[in-house]
Order: sequence, then structure tokens, then C-alpha cells
Amino acid sequence: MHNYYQPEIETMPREQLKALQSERLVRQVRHVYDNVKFYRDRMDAAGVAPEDIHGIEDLAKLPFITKDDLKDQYPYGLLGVPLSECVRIQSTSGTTGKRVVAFYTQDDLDIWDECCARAIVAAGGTKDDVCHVCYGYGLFTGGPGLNGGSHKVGCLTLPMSSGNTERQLQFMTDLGSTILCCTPSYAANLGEAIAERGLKDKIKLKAGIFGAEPWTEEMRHNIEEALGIKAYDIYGLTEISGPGVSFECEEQRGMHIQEDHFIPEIINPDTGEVLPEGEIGELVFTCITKKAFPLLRYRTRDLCYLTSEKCSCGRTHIRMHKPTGRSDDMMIVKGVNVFPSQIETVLLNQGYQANYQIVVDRIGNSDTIEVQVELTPEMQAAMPADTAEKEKIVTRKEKEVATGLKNMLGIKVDVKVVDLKTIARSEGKAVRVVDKRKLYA
Ligand code: DLL
Repeated sequence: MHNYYQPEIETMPREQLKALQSERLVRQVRHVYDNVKFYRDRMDAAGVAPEDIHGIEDLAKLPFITKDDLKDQYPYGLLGVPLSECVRIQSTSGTTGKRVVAFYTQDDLDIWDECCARAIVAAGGTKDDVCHVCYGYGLFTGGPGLNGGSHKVGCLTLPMSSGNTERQLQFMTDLGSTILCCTPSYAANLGEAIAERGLKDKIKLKAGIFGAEPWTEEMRHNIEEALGIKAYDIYGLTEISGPGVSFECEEQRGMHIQEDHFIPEIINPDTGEVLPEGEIGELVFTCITKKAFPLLRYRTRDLCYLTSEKCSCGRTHIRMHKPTGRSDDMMIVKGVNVFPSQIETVLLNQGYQANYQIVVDRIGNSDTIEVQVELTPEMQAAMPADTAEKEKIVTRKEKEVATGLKNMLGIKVDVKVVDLKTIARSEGKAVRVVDKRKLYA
């Protein structure tokens, strides 16, 4: 069964889609050149005039924008309309440096809601659904985005926001939530809480729309089992609007990018060269419909690849593969590139759950990496009461994990298998890595 929110756009033949993108790009370039000094200066410096952009084939003539540019232009430097036309801001969590503040006109909000509505419908959502949103509400885009999409679809919307697991479970059971929207790490935590309380029979969930952080296929499988649902990935970033820039359909094989609003490119992060389809590189977006915060060729730092292979769902929009992580999430340990997602794959394949933490440090001139992972409830229950016996089993388990990690990463990793409930649970984006080396940098 195919579920579309806007079939005329979501299944538009690619030639027609390209023509639409070209028309919108030309208009957008004119808009930013006329209204944003930053773009005018950048384009003048690059020797590109709006008249040089005739369609998407000219996209690469435009200069890139980076996160540093956003910091330099904070807060109003990239505004494309007078402030009086703006009706909302959203912002990033700003863990490093200045926050990014994104502005929206009412039309921009309508576009964003529409993108999220498409995502909900692609996950099987209809007006008969009860959509339980426990992404954070407020400056974070997760709550407001899915909330807007859910309203458009006509679902009964539960604006739960994050945290307070007891209350989440109470509403979920009392009001019969059918679609769950939250980070995958919080979905896993809810799964754990449901199992502990024996509530699985009382849960009516059928689908989950999970994103805002990287998660592996192994984690998807665990969440689907624990909650008895189909788990859909959703991607987005504050700078480009928020969730719904791309989302999965029933095929669950990559996320369709909403190409009528955002043009994707994949580039070599070192040279800026545009890479052919199928190659992994840094994802770059150009917004062709947003007016208040219109980013052109914005470098996301997310690494993935694109495919325009036909999808059985009928959508024609290109798909992006799950980002393997951000280029700035990648750790270089003992000279080797390490992504948290590689570690997660090894742990989950060995039967652990996604309750783990990675601690990187430097002792003398050598990097060290330690992975702490929790016993699952079953493993914990099977542990002997005798401390020495337990120690032996734990040591064996640590060796098994260390071997798996050595095979995956090619370096020695110290492993600590710890008791259930030792590692803090997340309510939003999980913090998996503690890089103590940064303290000395
Ligand atoms: O996380 C928007 C969002 C909210 C997406 C809810 C999906 C669901 P930011 O806080 O600006 O916005 O963080 C954006 O999070 O550049 C990626 O690195 C990462 N990210 C977002 N979705 C995914 C995903 C929201 N599905 C940054 N898989 C992005 C992997 C993701 N990483």
C-alpha cells in the first residue's frame, strides 16, 4: 500500500522535478542576491552573478556556506526578509560555541509542516492515528516539527515533549498512542521501561519516527522488537528547517529527500569537489523555497551517499543513506578513523543493547579508547551470585567484545562490561562519546 501526503509532488517524474528545481533555484538566487548582503559579497567575490544561474546544472558555480559563516553572521546576517515578516525562531543546542538561530516566515513554517506531514504519512499515519511526540519542544526543532506535521495529517497529537518516562507511559497506554516520535535512544529506553513494567500488551504503537542522531540497523531491529512496531528514520537539521528534510518510506532503504524544497549534493570534504551518485562524502543542501533563512550550498558535515534508484514506494525523490556520523563525530584514535556507529554495530551484534559509552583519552603520547557497555537484563539475571564466578564471566565477555572491536576497527580497545543501569539514559540525543583529549587541546 502506498501512502502519500502530496502524491503529485512525491511521485513527480524526475525530469519534471528537475525543471521545478531549476525554476525555484533561479528565483532563490535572485532573492538572496537582492536581499542578503552576505550572499551578494560572496557571489561578487566568486565572480558569479544571478544571471549566471540558469538551472540546477549551474549550482556548483555558487560558493559554499559553512557553520563558521553562520556563527559569523549570528544573529541576523543571513536574514532574507525583514524581521517583521518572521514569525518564529528555532535554535540548535549549541554545545560548541554560539548557537545557530534559524528564522521562519509563516510560509516557511507551512513548508516545514508539510515535509513532516509527508514523513508521518509515509510511516502509515492517517487522521485516525494518535501521534505521541516526545522530541523536545522549545528551541529544538524536533517537537515543533513533528507537532506541525501531525496536525496537518489530522492525527490526534500528544505534545508530550521529552522526559518523564512514567507520564509518557501513562498517556501512551491510556490514550492508545499509535505513532511514536522521539530519538532512537529514547525509543530504546521506552522499550526497556515497557518491558520492566510488563506493559507490552497495553501498548498500541504501530510505527515510530526516529531521528536527530545516528542509529544503526541493529538498533532499529532491537527497537522494532521491543516496541512491536515498524521504525522509520527521519533526518533534518535546524539550519535547513528541522526534521523532515528527508524520511523513510515503507521500504526502509534510505530516506527520500524533499527535493522540491532542498537540493542535495555530495562533496569531497577536503576538496569541495562534487562527487558522483553512490559515493560517500559530505552532504550539502540548497534551500530553494525558504525565504527567511535561505541557505545555499550549506555544508552539513554529515557523511552519507545518495541513490536515485527507483523505489518501490513510487516516490521519485532521491534517497540518502543513513548518515554514518558527522565528519566532526569521527574520532581519530591511534591514527585510525573511528565512528561510534561502528562500535554500536559490534555491541548489538553480540547481543548487547545500545547502552554504552566510549571514553577516549591520551596517556603520555598514546591514545586510549575504552568502551563501557551494560549487561542486558537477561545477561544480568543469568549472572551467578558468587563474585569470583561472575568476574570470570565478565572477563570472558570483555574479551569477546574486544576481539569484535579489534576486527571492526583494527585497533585495541579496552572493554568494560558493567552492571545493568550503570550508564545514564538519554531523553533526547544520546551522548555516546567522552573525548577527554579535548580537555587538554
Ligand atoms: O536533530 C532535527 C531533527 C529532529 C531531525 C528530529 C530528526 C528528528 P539539529 O539539532 O540541528 O536538528 O541536529 C542536526 O543531527 O546534522 C545530523 O548530524 C544529526 N541527525 C539528524 N537526524 C539524523 C538521522 C535535528 N536520522 C544533526 N540520522 C544533523 C543521523 C541525524 N543523524
